[in-house]
Amino acid sequence: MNPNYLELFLRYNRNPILKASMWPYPVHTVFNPGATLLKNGNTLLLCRMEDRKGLSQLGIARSENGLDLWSIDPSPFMTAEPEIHPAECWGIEDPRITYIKELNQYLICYVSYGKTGPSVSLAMTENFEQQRKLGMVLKPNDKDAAIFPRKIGDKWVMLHRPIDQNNANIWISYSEDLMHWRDRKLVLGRRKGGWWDAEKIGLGTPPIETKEGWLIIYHGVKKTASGYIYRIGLALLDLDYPDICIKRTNDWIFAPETDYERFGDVKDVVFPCGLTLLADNDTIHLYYGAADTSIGVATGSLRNILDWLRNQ
Ligand code: BMA
Repeated sequence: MNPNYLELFLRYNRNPILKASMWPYPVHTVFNPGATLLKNGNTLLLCRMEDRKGLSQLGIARSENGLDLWSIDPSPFMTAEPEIHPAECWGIEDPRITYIKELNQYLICYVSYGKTGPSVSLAMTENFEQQRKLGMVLKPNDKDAAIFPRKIGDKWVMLHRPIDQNNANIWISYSEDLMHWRDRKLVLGRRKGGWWDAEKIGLGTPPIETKEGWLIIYHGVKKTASGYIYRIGLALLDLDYPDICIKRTNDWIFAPETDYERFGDVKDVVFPCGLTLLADNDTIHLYYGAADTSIGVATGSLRNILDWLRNQ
Protein backbone atom coordinates (compact mmCIF):
# COMPACT_ATOMS: atom_id res chain seq x y z
CA MET A 1 0.00 0.00 0.00
CA ASN A 2 1.29 3.47 -0.87
CA PRO A 3 0.26 6.10 1.73
CA ASN A 4 0.28 8.83 -0.92
CA TYR A 5 -2.71 7.32 -2.68
CA LEU A 6 -6.24 6.79 -1.44
CA GLU A 7 -6.95 3.07 -1.67
CA LEU A 8 -10.50 2.36 -2.84
CA PHE A 9 -10.20 -1.41 -2.41
CA LEU A 10 -8.61 -3.03 0.65
CA ARG A 11 -7.35 -6.59 0.52
CA TYR A 12 -8.82 -9.07 2.96
CA ASN A 13 -6.11 -9.83 5.49
CA ARG A 14 -6.47 -13.59 5.01
CA ASN A 15 -5.97 -13.58 1.24
CA PRO A 16 -5.67 -15.63 -0.83
CA ILE A 17 -9.09 -16.94 0.11
CA LEU A 18 -9.03 -19.89 -2.29
CA LYS A 19 -6.19 -21.95 -3.69
CA ALA A 20 -5.75 -25.28 -5.45
CA SER A 21 -4.65 -27.14 -2.30
CA MET A 22 -8.12 -26.54 -0.79
CA TRP A 23 -9.88 -28.39 -3.65
CA PRO A 24 -11.52 -31.78 -3.03
CA TYR A 25 -10.10 -33.13 -6.33
CA PRO A 26 -6.88 -32.51 -8.25
CA VAL A 27 -6.55 -29.05 -9.82
CA HIS A 28 -3.35 -27.16 -10.56
CA THR A 29 -4.56 -23.56 -10.03
CA VAL A 30 -7.84 -21.73 -9.24
CA PHE A 31 -8.35 -18.15 -10.36
CA ASN A 32 -10.51 -15.54 -12.18
CA PRO A 33 -13.86 -16.36 -10.51
CA GLY A 34 -17.27 -15.03 -11.48
CA ALA A 35 -19.28 -14.04 -8.40
CA THR A 36 -22.87 -13.61 -7.33
CA LEU A 37 -25.07 -13.42 -4.25
CA LEU A 38 -27.55 -16.27 -4.00
CA LYS A 39 -31.13 -15.74 -2.89
CA ASN A 40 -30.22 -16.81 0.66
CA GLY A 41 -27.56 -14.07 0.79
CA ASN A 42 -24.63 -16.49 0.51
CA THR A 43 -21.82 -15.78 -1.92
CA LEU A 44 -21.14 -18.14 -4.80
CA LEU A 45 -17.90 -18.04 -6.75
CA LEU A 46 -17.61 -19.83 -10.08
CA CYS A 47 -13.89 -20.45 -10.23
CA ARG A 48 -11.70 -21.19 -13.21
CA MET A 49 -9.73 -24.34 -12.39
CA GLU A 50 -6.75 -25.28 -14.53
CA ASP A 51 -5.57 -28.89 -14.51
CA ARG A 52 -2.21 -30.42 -15.33
CA LYS A 53 -3.18 -30.71 -18.97
CA GLY A 54 -3.22 -26.89 -18.93
CA LEU A 55 -6.97 -26.80 -19.67
CA SER A 56 -9.65 -25.10 -17.60
CA GLN A 57 -13.13 -25.90 -16.35
CA LEU A 58 -15.38 -24.18 -13.81
CA GLY A 59 -16.15 -25.14 -10.21
CA ILE A 60 -18.21 -23.63 -7.39
CA ALA A 61 -17.13 -22.36 -3.96
CA ARG A 62 -19.70 -21.00 -1.47
CA SER A 63 -19.45 -18.94 1.70
CA GLU A 64 -21.93 -17.27 4.05
CA ASN A 65 -19.99 -14.02 4.39
CA GLY A 66 -18.08 -14.07 1.10
CA LEU A 67 -14.77 -13.95 2.95
CA ASP A 68 -14.06 -17.20 4.74
CA LEU A 69 -15.29 -20.73 5.54
CA TRP A 70 -15.63 -21.61 1.87
CA SER A 71 -17.17 -24.91 0.93
CA ILE A 72 -16.19 -26.26 -2.44
CA ASP A 73 -18.56 -28.43 -4.47
CA PRO A 74 -17.31 -32.04 -4.77
CA SER A 75 -17.24 -31.99 -8.60
CA PRO A 76 -16.95 -29.35 -11.37
CA PHE A 77 -20.07 -27.35 -12.26
CA MET A 78 -19.24 -26.83 -15.93
CA THR A 79 -16.79 -28.79 -18.02
CA ALA A 80 -15.73 -28.38 -21.62
CA GLU A 81 -17.80 -30.55 -23.97
CA PRO A 82 -15.86 -30.46 -27.23
CA GLU A 83 -18.06 -33.15 -28.88
CA ILE A 84 -21.05 -30.80 -28.58
CA HIS A 85 -19.18 -27.48 -28.56
CA PRO A 86 -15.94 -27.75 -30.58
CA ALA A 87 -15.22 -24.09 -29.74
CA GLU A 88 -14.31 -25.24 -26.21
CA CYS A 89 -11.91 -28.05 -27.07
CA TRP A 90 -9.13 -26.35 -25.07
CA GLY A 91 -11.30 -25.55 -22.09
CA ILE A 92 -13.63 -22.95 -20.63
CA GLU A 93 -12.36 -19.89 -18.78
CA ASP A 94 -13.06 -16.62 -16.96
CA PRO A 95 -16.83 -16.70 -16.24
CA ARG A 96 -18.82 -13.51 -15.52
CA ILE A 97 -22.22 -13.96 -13.85
CA THR A 98 -25.22 -11.62 -14.16
CA TYR A 99 -28.51 -12.31 -12.39
CA ILE A 100 -31.36 -11.38 -14.74
CA LYS A 101 -34.49 -10.75 -12.71
CA GLU A 102 -36.76 -10.67 -15.76
CA LEU A 103 -35.73 -14.23 -16.63
CA ASN A 104 -35.16 -15.46 -13.06
CA GLN A 105 -31.88 -16.88 -14.36
CA TYR A 106 -28.21 -16.33 -13.79
CA LEU A 107 -26.47 -15.80 -17.11
CA ILE A 108 -22.88 -16.93 -17.33
CA CYS A 109 -20.69 -15.42 -20.05
CA TYR A 110 -17.51 -17.46 -20.37
CA VAL A 111 -14.58 -17.84 -22.70
CA SER A 112 -14.57 -20.95 -24.87
CA TYR A 113 -11.05 -21.72 -25.97
CA GLY A 114 -10.82 -23.57 -29.27
CA LYS A 115 -8.73 -24.00 -32.39
CA THR A 116 -9.67 -20.67 -33.92
CA GLY A 117 -9.03 -18.76 -30.69
CA PRO A 118 -11.07 -17.59 -27.71
CA SER A 119 -14.76 -16.86 -28.20
CA VAL A 120 -17.68 -15.82 -25.99
CA SER A 121 -20.21 -18.48 -24.94
CA LEU A 122 -23.31 -18.25 -22.76
CA ALA A 123 -24.88 -20.58 -20.22
CA MET A 124 -27.93 -20.18 -17.98
CA THR A 125 -28.83 -21.53 -14.59
CA GLU A 126 -31.68 -20.97 -12.19
CA ASN A 127 -30.01 -22.22 -9.04
CA PHE A 128 -26.46 -23.41 -9.81
CA GLU A 129 -27.58 -27.03 -9.54
CA GLN A 130 -27.52 -27.60 -13.27
CA GLN A 131 -26.89 -25.32 -16.21
CA ARG A 132 -27.87 -25.09 -19.84
CA LYS A 133 -25.25 -24.06 -22.38
CA LEU A 134 -26.54 -21.80 -25.15
CA GLY A 135 -23.27 -22.15 -27.08
CA MET A 136 -20.96 -19.66 -28.72
CA VAL A 137 -22.51 -16.22 -29.24
CA LEU A 138 -19.48 -14.17 -30.33
CA LYS A 139 -16.96 -15.65 -32.73
CA PRO A 140 -13.18 -15.68 -32.15
CA ASN A 141 -11.24 -13.64 -31.32
CA ASP A 142 -13.44 -12.31 -28.52
CA LYS A 143 -13.52 -12.60 -24.72
CA ASP A 144 -13.99 -10.67 -21.42
CA ALA A 145 -17.76 -10.44 -21.85
CA ALA A 146 -20.63 -9.74 -19.45
CA ILE A 147 -24.33 -8.95 -19.85
CA PHE A 148 -26.09 -6.00 -18.24
CA PRO A 149 -28.66 -7.06 -15.62
CA ARG A 150 -31.65 -5.64 -17.51
CA LYS A 151 -32.69 -4.68 -21.00
CA ILE A 152 -31.82 -1.13 -22.04
CA GLY A 153 -34.39 0.23 -24.46
CA ASP A 154 -35.79 -3.07 -25.65
CA LYS A 155 -32.51 -4.94 -26.03
CA TRP A 156 -30.12 -7.06 -24.02
CA VAL A 157 -26.70 -5.46 -23.87
CA MET A 158 -23.26 -7.01 -23.60
CA LEU A 159 -19.76 -5.63 -23.15
CA HIS A 160 -16.97 -7.68 -24.70
CA ARG A 161 -13.42 -7.51 -26.00
CA PRO A 162 -12.88 -8.43 -29.64
CA ILE A 163 -9.39 -8.15 -31.08
CA ASP A 164 -9.82 -5.73 -33.93
CA GLN A 165 -6.81 -4.98 -36.15
CA ASN A 166 -4.49 -5.83 -33.27
CA ASN A 167 -6.40 -3.57 -30.91
CA ALA A 168 -7.84 -5.08 -27.75
CA ASN A 169 -10.55 -2.65 -26.61
CA ILE A 170 -13.95 -2.81 -24.89
CA TRP A 171 -16.95 -2.92 -27.24
CA ILE A 172 -20.71 -3.10 -26.76
CA SER A 173 -23.27 -5.23 -28.66
CA TYR A 174 -27.05 -5.56 -28.52
CA SER A 175 -29.43 -8.49 -28.86
CA GLU A 176 -33.11 -9.30 -28.87
CA ASP A 177 -32.78 -13.00 -28.10
CA LEU A 178 -29.39 -13.32 -26.29
CA MET A 179 -28.12 -15.47 -29.18
CA HIS A 180 -27.59 -12.95 -31.99
CA TRP A 181 -25.51 -9.89 -31.10
CA ARG A 182 -25.19 -6.89 -33.40
CA ASP A 183 -24.63 -3.12 -33.76
CA ARG A 184 -21.15 -3.45 -32.29
CA LYS A 185 -19.60 -0.17 -31.08
CA LEU A 186 -16.35 0.79 -29.41
CA VAL A 187 -16.89 1.96 -25.81
CA LEU A 188 -13.45 2.21 -24.24
CA GLY A 189 -10.10 2.09 -26.01
CA ARG A 190 -6.65 1.28 -24.72
CA ARG A 191 -4.50 4.34 -24.17
CA LYS A 192 -1.19 4.81 -25.90
CA GLY A 193 2.51 4.97 -25.07
CA GLY A 194 3.50 4.69 -21.44
CA TRP A 195 0.02 4.45 -19.94
CA TRP A 196 -0.79 1.58 -17.57
CA ASP A 197 -3.57 0.45 -19.92
CA ALA A 198 -1.78 0.98 -23.24
CA GLU A 199 -1.21 -2.62 -24.36
CA LYS A 200 -4.75 -3.97 -24.05
CA ILE A 201 -7.85 -3.59 -21.93
CA GLY A 202 -10.84 -5.80 -21.20
CA LEU A 203 -13.95 -5.81 -19.05
CA GLY A 204 -13.42 -7.12 -15.53
CA THR A 205 -16.70 -7.47 -13.66
CA PRO A 206 -20.29 -7.15 -14.94
CA PRO A 207 -21.60 -3.55 -14.86
CA ILE A 208 -23.27 -2.28 -11.65
CA GLU A 209 -26.17 0.13 -12.00
CA THR A 210 -25.74 3.32 -9.95
CA LYS A 211 -27.52 6.69 -10.05
CA GLU A 212 -24.52 8.17 -11.82
CA GLY A 213 -24.16 5.53 -14.50
CA TRP A 214 -23.10 1.93 -15.04
CA LEU A 215 -19.94 1.36 -13.04
CA ILE A 216 -17.46 -0.90 -14.74
CA ILE A 217 -14.22 -2.30 -13.44
CA TYR A 218 -11.76 -3.15 -16.20
CA HIS A 219 -8.28 -4.57 -16.49
CA GLY A 220 -5.51 -2.75 -18.31
CA VAL A 221 -2.22 -4.23 -19.39
CA LYS A 222 1.18 -2.59 -19.69
CA LYS A 223 4.04 -4.23 -21.54
CA THR A 224 7.36 -3.82 -19.75
CA ALA A 225 10.90 -5.12 -20.19
CA SER A 226 10.08 -7.92 -17.75
CA GLY A 227 6.64 -8.85 -19.06
CA TYR A 228 3.03 -7.74 -18.77
CA ILE A 229 1.45 -6.08 -15.72
CA TYR A 230 -2.34 -6.49 -15.27
CA ARG A 231 -3.91 -3.67 -13.25
CA ILE A 232 -7.45 -2.40 -12.64
CA GLY A 233 -9.27 0.83 -13.49
CA LEU A 234 -12.82 2.20 -13.33
CA ALA A 235 -15.22 3.77 -15.81
CA LEU A 236 -18.82 5.01 -15.77
CA LEU A 237 -21.12 4.44 -18.74
CA ASP A 238 -24.27 6.44 -19.42
CA LEU A 239 -27.36 4.75 -17.95
CA ASP A 240 -29.51 5.06 -21.07
CA TYR A 241 -26.74 5.04 -23.69
CA PRO A 242 -24.18 2.62 -22.30
CA ASP A 243 -22.05 2.99 -25.42
CA ILE A 244 -21.10 6.43 -24.04
CA CYS A 245 -18.33 6.50 -21.46
CA ILE A 246 -18.90 9.47 -19.16
CA LYS A 247 -15.94 8.96 -16.83
CA ARG A 248 -12.72 7.02 -16.83
CA THR A 249 -10.03 7.00 -14.19
CA ASN A 250 -6.57 8.09 -15.20
CA ASP A 251 -4.88 6.24 -12.36
CA TRP A 252 -5.18 2.53 -11.89
CA ILE A 253 -6.95 1.78 -8.62
CA PHE A 254 -5.63 -1.70 -7.83
CA ALA A 255 -2.47 -3.48 -8.91
CA PRO A 256 -0.33 -6.52 -8.09
CA GLU A 257 1.50 -5.72 -4.83
CA THR A 258 1.47 -8.76 -2.57
CA ASP A 259 3.54 -11.88 -3.15
CA TYR A 260 0.52 -13.95 -4.18
CA GLU A 261 -0.35 -11.34 -6.85
CA ARG A 262 3.23 -10.80 -8.00
CA PHE A 263 4.39 -14.42 -8.20
CA GLY A 264 2.66 -17.50 -9.58
CA ASP A 265 2.02 -19.13 -12.95
CA VAL A 266 1.75 -15.70 -14.58
CA LYS A 267 3.45 -13.00 -12.56
CA ASP A 268 2.03 -9.54 -11.83
CA VAL A 269 -1.63 -10.23 -12.52
CA VAL A 270 -4.77 -9.11 -10.71
CA PHE A 271 -7.75 -10.14 -12.83
CA PRO A 272 -11.28 -9.52 -11.47
CA CYS A 273 -14.24 -11.30 -13.10
CA GLY A 274 -16.83 -10.88 -10.34
CA LEU A 275 -18.05 -8.76 -7.47
CA THR A 276 -20.94 -8.74 -5.04
CA LEU A 277 -22.78 -5.69 -3.75
CA LEU A 278 -23.94 -6.55 -0.24
CA ALA A 279 -27.37 -5.90 1.27
CA ASP A 280 -26.30 -2.47 2.60
CA ASN A 281 -26.11 -1.42 -1.07
CA ASP A 282 -22.65 -0.05 -0.39
CA THR A 283 -20.10 -2.74 0.45
CA ILE A 284 -18.46 -4.34 -2.56
CA HIS A 285 -16.52 -7.57 -2.46
CA LEU A 286 -14.27 -7.66 -5.48
CA TYR A 287 -13.00 -11.14 -6.38
CA TYR A 288 -9.92 -11.51 -8.53
CA GLY A 289 -7.48 -14.03 -9.83
CA ALA A 290 -3.98 -13.48 -8.42
CA ALA A 291 -1.04 -14.35 -10.70
CA ASP A 292 -3.26 -16.93 -12.47
CA THR A 293 -2.77 -19.11 -9.38
CA SER A 294 -5.14 -18.26 -6.53
CA ILE A 295 -8.13 -16.07 -5.62
CA GLY A 296 -8.16 -12.88 -3.57
CA VAL A 297 -10.94 -10.59 -2.36
CA ALA A 298 -10.78 -6.84 -1.72
CA THR A 299 -13.47 -4.71 -0.10
CA GLY A 300 -14.64 -1.29 -1.22
CA SER A 301 -17.50 1.16 -0.67
CA LEU A 302 -19.69 2.05 -3.64
CA ARG A 303 -20.35 5.48 -2.10
CA ASN A 304 -16.62 6.20 -1.74
CA ILE A 305 -15.95 5.02 -5.27
CA LEU A 306 -18.65 7.29 -6.74
CA ASP A 307 -17.49 10.25 -4.61
CA TRP A 308 -13.95 9.72 -5.77
CA LEU A 309 -15.00 9.34 -9.42
CA ARG A 310 -17.01 12.57 -9.24
CA ASN A 311 -13.82 14.45 -8.37
CA GLN A 312 -11.72 12.94 -11.12
C1 BMA B 1 -5.73 -12.91 -20.08
C2 BMA B 1 -6.72 -14.01 -19.80
C3 BMA B 1 -6.83 -14.29 -18.32
C4 BMA B 1 -5.49 -14.36 -17.63
C5 BMA B 1 -4.62 -13.18 -18.04
C6 BMA B 1 -3.23 -13.21 -17.43
O1 BMA B 1 -5.50 -12.79 -21.43
O2 BMA B 1 -6.31 -15.18 -20.45
O3 BMA B 1 -7.50 -15.51 -18.14
O4 BMA B 1 -5.69 -14.31 -16.24
O5 BMA B 1 -4.51 -13.15 -19.44
O6 BMA B 1 -2.54 -14.38 -17.82
